[in-house]
Amino acid sequence: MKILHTADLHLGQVIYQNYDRSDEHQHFFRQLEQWCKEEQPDALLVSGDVFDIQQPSATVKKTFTDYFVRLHQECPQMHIVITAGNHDSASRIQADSSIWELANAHLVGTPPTIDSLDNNDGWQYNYIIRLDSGYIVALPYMTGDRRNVIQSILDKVADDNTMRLPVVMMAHQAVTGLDPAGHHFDIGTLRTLDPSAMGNGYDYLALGHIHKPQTIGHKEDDNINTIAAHRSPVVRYSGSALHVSCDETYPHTVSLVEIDCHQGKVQIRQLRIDELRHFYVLPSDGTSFTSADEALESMTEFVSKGERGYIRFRFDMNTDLPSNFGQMIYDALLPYNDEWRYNPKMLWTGVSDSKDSEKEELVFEVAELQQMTDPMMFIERTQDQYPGLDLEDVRQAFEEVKAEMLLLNEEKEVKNRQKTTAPEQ
Ligand SMILES: [Mn+2]
Repeated sequence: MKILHTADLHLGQVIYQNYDRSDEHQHFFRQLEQWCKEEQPDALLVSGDVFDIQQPSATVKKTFTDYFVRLHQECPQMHIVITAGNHDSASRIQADSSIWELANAHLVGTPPTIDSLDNNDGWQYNYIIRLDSGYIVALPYMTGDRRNVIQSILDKVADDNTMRLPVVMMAHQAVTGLDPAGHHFDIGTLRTLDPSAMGNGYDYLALGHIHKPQTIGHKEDDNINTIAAHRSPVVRYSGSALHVSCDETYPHTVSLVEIDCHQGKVQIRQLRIDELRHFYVLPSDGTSFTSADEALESMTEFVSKGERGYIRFRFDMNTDLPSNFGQMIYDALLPYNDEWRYNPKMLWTGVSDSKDSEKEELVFEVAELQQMTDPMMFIERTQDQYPGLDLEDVRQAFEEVKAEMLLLNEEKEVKNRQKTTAPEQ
C-alpha cells in the first residue's frame, strides 16, 4: 500500500493581517499534483486543517474544489481522503461529502461521539475506507480521550482484515513526545494524548495539527534525505503544506509511505516542498539594526536582489523607531506588488536601558485558543493587561455561570424526557 500523507493546508490563510497566500498554495498544489502523477499512490491523505478558518470565503472554497477535482482528473484511481481539523468546520466538511464521493474523494468532518458506542448500527463504517490494497480509518479532529470509540472502529477493521492488509489511520491530534517547534503554545499548555490512546491495530498513524514533519520516537527521521524504514506501528506528522508562521524554520515535506502488510514494514520517504516565498530575517548576518534608516537601506538592497519573500527585522532593544516605521516599510515595498512582504513582528536583542519598555507581546496561537475550554486560563495568562482585576472574583463569577448552565441543561433534559415518554396521540 502506497500513500501520500499531508496535512494542515490552511487554505485561505491571511498572514500578517494583510497578505493573501493563494499563490503560495497554488505553488504547493502544482508540486503535489506532480508527485501524485509520478508516484501513483493508492491514496492521498489530508489529515485536517484543510481551511484556515471555519467559514472560508467563496473564492477559497472554489480553489479547494478546483485543486482536488484536478488531482482526481489527473489520477482517477487515487483515493483522496480529507478529514476536518480544529480549524475546519466539522459539519461544513461533512456536508459536501456525498458529492465528493463522485470524485473518489472521501470527506470526513463529524467525529464519532462517546454515545456512538451504545449503537449497534455499524456507525464504525462511516470512518473506514476499504481500498484494494488496504484500509484507511479516517478520524477527524476530536477533543478528549476517545480510545474506546477508536478501538471499536479498529476492531471492525481487524474483523474484516483476513488478508492482513495494511491499516492506515488518520487523526488530527497532539500526541505525547512531539516536537512543537514553530508553534506558539508551550508544551505545558498543549493538551497531548499518549499514542496508546489512539488504539491498537493500525500500522501507520497519519497525523495532522503539528506543523513540523516528524516520526514520534524516531528523531533520525528529521533528516529529510534518508529513507526511513520502521516496524509497524509508526506514528507520524507529515507537517504543514506551507510555513504557517515565520517560526517554522525547518524544511516542510510531504510523506510518501509504503507499507508491505499488516504488522509489517513501514517505509517513509520525504518529498521536499519548495516554498514560493521564503521567510528572511534582516540583518542576514545575525547582528541587529540600531536605526530605522539602516534597516530601510539594507532592506531596499536585499529585495532588489531576489524575487519574493517575507521580511522581518531584528533590532537592538534601544533603537528608537519612528512611529510611522511600519508605514515606511510598506511604502518601500509597494513597487513589488506583494511579492515582497513585511512581517511587522520584530525581533529584539540586547538589554533595555529603561526598565519599563516591555516590547515582548503575549501572543496566542489560534489553535491553542480554540482548544482552550477554561476561560480562566486565558484570563490568567493576560492578567498583566488588566491591573485592577480581582482574579478570585472572576473565578467565582464563572463558577456561578457554570452552575447555572448545568441547572438549565438538567431542566431541559427532564422536559425532553417527559416529551418522549408521553403517550403517542
Ligand atoms: Mn490544527
